Amino acid sequence: MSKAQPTAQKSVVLITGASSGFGEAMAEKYNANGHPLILIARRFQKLESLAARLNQDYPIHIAEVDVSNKVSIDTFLDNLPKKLQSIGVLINNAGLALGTQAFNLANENDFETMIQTNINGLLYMTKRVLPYMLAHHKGHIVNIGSTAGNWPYGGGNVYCGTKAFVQQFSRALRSDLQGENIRVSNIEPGMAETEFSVVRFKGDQEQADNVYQGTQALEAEDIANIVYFTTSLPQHVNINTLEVMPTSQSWGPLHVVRNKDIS
Ligand code: NDP
Ligand code: 8X3
Repeated sequence: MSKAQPTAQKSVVLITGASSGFGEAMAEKYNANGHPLILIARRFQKLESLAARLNQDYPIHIAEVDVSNKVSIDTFLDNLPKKLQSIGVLINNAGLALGTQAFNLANENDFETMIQTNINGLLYMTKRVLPYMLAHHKGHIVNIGSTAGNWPYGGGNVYCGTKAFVQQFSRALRSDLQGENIRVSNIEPGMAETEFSVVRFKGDQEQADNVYQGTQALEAEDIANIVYFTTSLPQHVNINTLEVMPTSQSWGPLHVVRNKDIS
């Protein structure tokens, strides 16, 4: 008769942007599967109510962190409970789009916030968490990119650029980590109904609702399931890039201007 196998220790999972949308759904998914969790975002109250809903049998640490601010990240990491310091999975999910105007009309502060969060925030987090993984020669960094990093659209300009950065950075990081047994994956969702559009339209709920009206967008749980699948594969399997759209979404034609004098 074979002996009962001891339950494998579940990796500590650090999720950025856990206060809503994909991050919140991922927190629920990993908690339901027994993972110790570190959940960060700027809206601490949202994290508190999320943590209260989760299964308390598994460790949950929440912290108010602005990923665009190095001091905020360093303070958080300095105060991380010892038992959660061996981070096994980092999910760089915190991010946002602001505005849909053409680049010449768009707001410079918005550019800076997107770059500071989607690019620099992801870099700061990764740089600081990697030493924990390198020490154990094991880990998985999951970046949340976007179809916007592959397929440009009018009004996407800087947001598209930040997600294209995430894609190529993820690949280059894999090369840097060659031989370290650390996985890097870039998950690229298309249209998904979260707080994303309310943020993009700066609180205008009607405009946000119009984005999803009359169609079936991806749901946060879909992305949580895909990310969980990606990190649950055996250690020797690395999903480099996974692009996913709702069935209702596909590519448009390239635009051609006709009958307009542009000389
Ligand atoms: P939400 O707006 O619901 O979630 C965004 C999360 O990011 C929130 O928890 C927010 O928390 C957090 N966040 C934003 N800025 C910061 C910051 N400076 N520091 C810490 N946390 C921050 O949108 P989604 O869940 O949809 O977005 C998650 C990721 O998915 C983003 O990177 C987005 O670009 C990407 N994405 C979204 C798609 C969509 O259609 N929804 C499609 C493809 C990619 P708080 O405000 O509390 O700080
Ligand atoms: C979010 C998807 O198409 O709104 O990254 O840019 S899209």
